Amino acid sequence: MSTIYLLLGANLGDRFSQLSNAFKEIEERIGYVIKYSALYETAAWGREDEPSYLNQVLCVTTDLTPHELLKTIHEIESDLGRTRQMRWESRLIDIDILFYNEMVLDDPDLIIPHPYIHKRKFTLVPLAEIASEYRHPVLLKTVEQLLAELNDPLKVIKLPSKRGDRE
Ligand code: PH2
Ligand code: MG
Ligand code: MG
Repeated sequence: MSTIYLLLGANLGDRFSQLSNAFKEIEERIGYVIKYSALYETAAWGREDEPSYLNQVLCVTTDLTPHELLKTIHEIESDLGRTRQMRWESRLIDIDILFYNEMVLDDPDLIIPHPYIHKRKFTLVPLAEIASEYRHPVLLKTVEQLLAELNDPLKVIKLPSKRGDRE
């Protein structure tokens, strides 16, 4: 059984439904969600003329290997209607693997930890909410330290949790 951290993002369509549908599919096809952050409204990073995103980080236990996990994520993304695949382009749903245990992997199709974790406030802020003490296996710093050192001016706003959210 492995512990993984996933980043969910959506900036098109009904972003709230997209994230909640992704959450459900992850529990059905990947594994139990042990922890999850609040939802964050975040300014688009990389292509700043794009609409803003909703982002959320989940901690999940899974029996899938990293490549099985990647394949399952691609299936969920495509079942939830994602089509275009250009870099940093707007999307209905994006599910990124941040960490997989303490694994370090550098394959042509899959890099773990995610190479941009330490560069983007929209990732580090929700991650710090549920895993501030987690140590990055390559940079050897905790999420809290990475966030303190980060200089990313883009807005990241925590949304209040709604009634009906899972406790
Ligand atoms: N994802 C991207 C590119 N830019 N910006 C924000 N705020 N949130 C994202 O999830 C995001 C992004 C590529 O996947
Ligand atoms: Mg992404
Ligand atoms: Mg992705």
